[in-house]
Amino acid sequence: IESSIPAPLRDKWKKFAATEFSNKEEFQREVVRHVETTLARSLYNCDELAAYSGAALAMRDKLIIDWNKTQQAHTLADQKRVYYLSLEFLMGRTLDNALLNRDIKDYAVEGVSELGFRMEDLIDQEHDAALGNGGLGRLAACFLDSLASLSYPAWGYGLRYRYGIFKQEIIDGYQVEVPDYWLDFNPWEFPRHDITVDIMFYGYVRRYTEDDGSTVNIWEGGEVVQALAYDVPIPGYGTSTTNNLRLWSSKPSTGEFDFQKFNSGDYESSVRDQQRAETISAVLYPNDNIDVGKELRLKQQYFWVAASLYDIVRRFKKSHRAWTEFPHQVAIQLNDTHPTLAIVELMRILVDKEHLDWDTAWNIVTETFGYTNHTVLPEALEKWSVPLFQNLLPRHLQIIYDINLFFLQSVERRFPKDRELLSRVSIIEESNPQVIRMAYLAIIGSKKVNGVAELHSDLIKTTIFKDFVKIFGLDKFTNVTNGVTPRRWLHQANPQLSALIKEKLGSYNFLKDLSLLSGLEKFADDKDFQKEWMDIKFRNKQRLAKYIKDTTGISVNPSALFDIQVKRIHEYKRQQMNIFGVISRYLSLKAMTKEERAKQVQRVSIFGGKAAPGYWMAKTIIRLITAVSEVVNNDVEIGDLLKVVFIEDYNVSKAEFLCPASDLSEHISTAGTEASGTSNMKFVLNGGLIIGTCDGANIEITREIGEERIFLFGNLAEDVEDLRHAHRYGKTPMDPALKEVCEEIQKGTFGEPGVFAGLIHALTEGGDYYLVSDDFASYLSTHKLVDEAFKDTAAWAHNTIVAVSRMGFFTSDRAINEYADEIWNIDPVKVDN
Ligand code: OAK
Repeated sequence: IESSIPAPLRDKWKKFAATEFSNKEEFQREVVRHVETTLARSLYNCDELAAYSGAALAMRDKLIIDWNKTQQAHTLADQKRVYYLSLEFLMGRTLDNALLNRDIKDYAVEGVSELGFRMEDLIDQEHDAALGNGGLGRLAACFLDSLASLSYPAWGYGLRYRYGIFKQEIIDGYQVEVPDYWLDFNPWEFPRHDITVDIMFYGYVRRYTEDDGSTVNIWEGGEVVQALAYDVPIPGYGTSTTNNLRLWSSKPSTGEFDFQKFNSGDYESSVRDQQRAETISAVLYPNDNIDVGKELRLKQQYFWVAASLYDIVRRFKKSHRAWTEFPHQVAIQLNDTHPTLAIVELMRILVDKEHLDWDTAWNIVTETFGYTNHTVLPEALEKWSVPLFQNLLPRHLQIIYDINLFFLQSVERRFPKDRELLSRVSIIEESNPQVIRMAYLAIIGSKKVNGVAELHSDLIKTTIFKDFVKIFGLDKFTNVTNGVTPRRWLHQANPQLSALIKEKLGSYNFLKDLSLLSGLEKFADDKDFQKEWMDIKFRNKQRLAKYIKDTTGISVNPSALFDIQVKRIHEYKRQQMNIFGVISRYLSLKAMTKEERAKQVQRVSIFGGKAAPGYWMAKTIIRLITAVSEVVNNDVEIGDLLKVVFIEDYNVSKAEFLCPASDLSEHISTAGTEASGTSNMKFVLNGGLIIGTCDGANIEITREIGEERIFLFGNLAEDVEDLRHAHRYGKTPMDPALKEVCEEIQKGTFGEPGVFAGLIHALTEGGDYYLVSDDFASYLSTHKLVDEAFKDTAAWAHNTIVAVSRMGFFTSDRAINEYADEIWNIDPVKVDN
């Protein structure tokens, strides 16, 4: 308020207010202006990067005008907002998405073409914003797109890592990690030099008694780091709503102490302090579905959570409402347990700083937060060592102890004498050292807890969080099945398919209401439509074939069946089973006569994905894939019958051209291990079929599209425990086909067998924890069914059309509306044009 222009001068101001370009010429003028002034280049010195930059800056100006309008409208509406706290936002590229969401791509394409450039080439200059590992981070990005497209007043809060997920290079068949420095030129962010928050670590707690007898705890004496806000505009589709993603960057506090050091001549130490401060937001931890428990990671979490809460509370305080109104104005969603400290930090703010009594504060907190769980894998559940935590956040540990005490007392009252229950649900695990179970803290401090697909939400209620269902009742636990944004994953990734659908349905309304895809079903048997449909698939496969040729030198036939598995490499996702299956196919082909071979369906097996740098087994899987590809691709007897390709550095922009090019994609996790999966949805939406297990969202996809249109195989989640038990007692002989594969590897067909010993060992002495052997026969026979089905092109076309027409449920718009209604209790805010 203090910094606003005095009322009498506002008309003048408005007269000069920035305006948006709204046609081709205005766009071109802005592009050239940015190239010539912002970038200080000229028409004699404008390469594709400069032209991309000019176009991006022009687009950014447009977005920021809408951003300002949106923020003003939201302030004026004064409604409840949602804050999505996520350590990862896997955004990918922005230019193409922004052009499409604002529906100006057509004239922008023409505009740059008249200036001498091809839009595809400019789009290709952009560096992916890769601030995430995989599913959880990409889900956050889809959710931001839906929140803006549905005009919800929403903010994302995250960290502005200087290095996103590493770039993957494949050297001699092995993964090598290369740092991803992406901030050289990033036109999509705005540093807010006026928005900073001082964040403290370490120190001690001083306790004293006030005159009225109350006890006050003051956390002080620690080291201070400054959080600086960077804002990223998030444009909705078909609306001017442009929401904000605020990313925090760390830097040394401008406070006293480093300057003192500097002045007293201790220059080196002051530089060290500076670097230490900057280290906090320097790099994204490259682990997906695995907890490592490093101190710097805890620092990142607290830094980000404390800065975000300070910001949220500051915004709330501007409205001068009573604290008890807080949950009516603010919903905070915890994207997995990474931001769970927000529960503790809000308690600290309310109790220590705002002097609310504990119970009032706790009521506010538990009405504000929602917690989404994204995994049941035990190795991924976050636990912090108490000594480490105590040192870094001493006051927060006390608050956690108090939360735990009151919680356990209430459990004790309801379930007297159940000591076992108390120790099972305690936030503190009595191990050595003691650890804090973050998921339990998140459950206790939240109003709602949700899983991300039906099976997953059922599993958390009956396994890892079972005791909490007994304590809190079923109502606290709910399901919100994931979804993906059709803007990026259909319209942007597959413009031809999107245009064909528009032609049939009469408009692009399906991009806002994906259930309208159902209107396609009546064309499923239309021969002309089938042809256009399959022609688009073919062209997308040709484009991928060209990419494969250009980047790997491998020639693949675009008419072959393209079988794709792209996702993080993880034993539970079972890329090892896929490559064992490929080996088995290779062995069968080798054993065939020429005549038999000629009848086989040609296949291209495509893999892609990163292994966490310290995940040795995942790296071995990559090595086996590359080793098999070297042998198979160079076998003249095999030719086009089988090719194996590993796509280097799988990321969002590669997913955008891989999804439209698949005939079949693999989602083959051990049943009960993949919480949802979201690429399964993207592949089907792009006219591909799935081979998959009864796991995660595969089950709901099956229900929607019909079981005739999905290749399901393998054991069910309910049988996994018994099967593992049988392995432990040596009761499971290895599947014969798998045995043959193992023997072939051990013979040295794919190079030095010692390299792959770990993979074989996991199947044998290791007890085959992921049940590869148990599912192998059914996996292979299901692949045979795929081959048969693929031969019948008309039936295949029919099935993919019907499948797409029934995918409406899997839009992230539906997911976000469910969160808004059932968890956040928020309404949209209209933003005028
Ligand atoms: C990452 C780190 C810690 C815990 C979970 C993850 C994660 O990425 N989980 C994935 O979340 C996706 C979005 O909900 C799901 O679709 C994936 O199944 C799940 O593995």
